[in-house]
Amino acid sequence: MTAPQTDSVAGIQQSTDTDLVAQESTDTDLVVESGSGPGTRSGARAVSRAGAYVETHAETHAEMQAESDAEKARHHEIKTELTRFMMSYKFATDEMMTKINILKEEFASIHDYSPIEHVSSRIKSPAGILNKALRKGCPLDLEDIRRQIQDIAGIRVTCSFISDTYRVLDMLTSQEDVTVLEVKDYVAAPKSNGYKSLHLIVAIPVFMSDRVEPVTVEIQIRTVAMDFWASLEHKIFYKYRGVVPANLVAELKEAADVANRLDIQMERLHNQVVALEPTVRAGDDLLSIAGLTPFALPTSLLEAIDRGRTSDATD
Ligand code: 0O2
Repeated sequence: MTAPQTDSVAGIQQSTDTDLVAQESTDTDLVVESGSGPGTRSGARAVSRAGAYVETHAETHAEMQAESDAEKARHHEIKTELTRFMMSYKFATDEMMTKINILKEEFASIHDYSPIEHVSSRIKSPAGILNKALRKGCPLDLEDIRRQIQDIAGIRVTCSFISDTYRVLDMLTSQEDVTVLEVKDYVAAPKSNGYKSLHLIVAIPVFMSDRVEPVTVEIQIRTVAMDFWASLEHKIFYKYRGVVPANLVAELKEAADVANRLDIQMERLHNQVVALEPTVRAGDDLLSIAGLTPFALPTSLLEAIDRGRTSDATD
């Protein structure tokens, strides 16, 4: 009795992995497919060769599976580490935003005016971090990235007047838990394109469940006029992919000078108005705290505190 052993084996060898997995489950199926019965010698040889083949493939398949499981586990671990890394910047941003908002509200409540007009924040995306790391030649290691890329957490503070930018800088840098790493004064020394801003890199401690981590935050402080200019310049810079035509560069520089003159003139006007303000104002019988309904302020309370102070001073 002749049996087409060679064909049957060749047939198996050409089958796909999926077929093999199916074939692996029952040898009988294989033999039936080959057209020879399991009781024949040639059929038995085919079964044995096919069996060995299936076994080898099963081992390879298991090895590949184990490798891919290990890779998935490694990726999961890295993702957890990256999440912790990014979270620390989010917490640092939240802390700095709270500090800045406290200053803003305190000023608004006490002086009817705040040097801080607007605050915004952003966290660089992982893709943005990767691009910057590659641009700077920074090793792709989280500790190196932490050390070398200092604007992963970024806050922008806009102020009405130039003097306010320095006031905000002083108020932030004098806080005990804020470590100043770098200050760049592009207001006193603008960039050649006309860019003006105060840049501050600070580290603040972030209290996690198992550790305290100093995290860096970049804070840009500028006037509304400087901010208006910078956002337009940024758009133009990206539109031309960094190669801005000379006429636009010149116009931007001119616009920066105009913005600077506007800043100076507005501050002068503001100071004149402040000098004219009466010392006693309507609403002085109310105690106003931003975000709360104003409290009535009894004259008797003011007088009692005043009496207390006077007697303290004469004691
Ligand atoms: P993005 O997308 O705003 O974050 P660094 O690259 O930060 O390590 P560098 O460039 O010396 O070092 O820092 P610098 O001068 O303090 O500038 C940091 C950021 O200030 C920039 O971030 C910009 O946001 C802004 N900036 C600086 N110069 C200009 C300018 O000429 N025009 C405008 N519109 N913005 C400016 P990135 O990382 O460049 O970009």
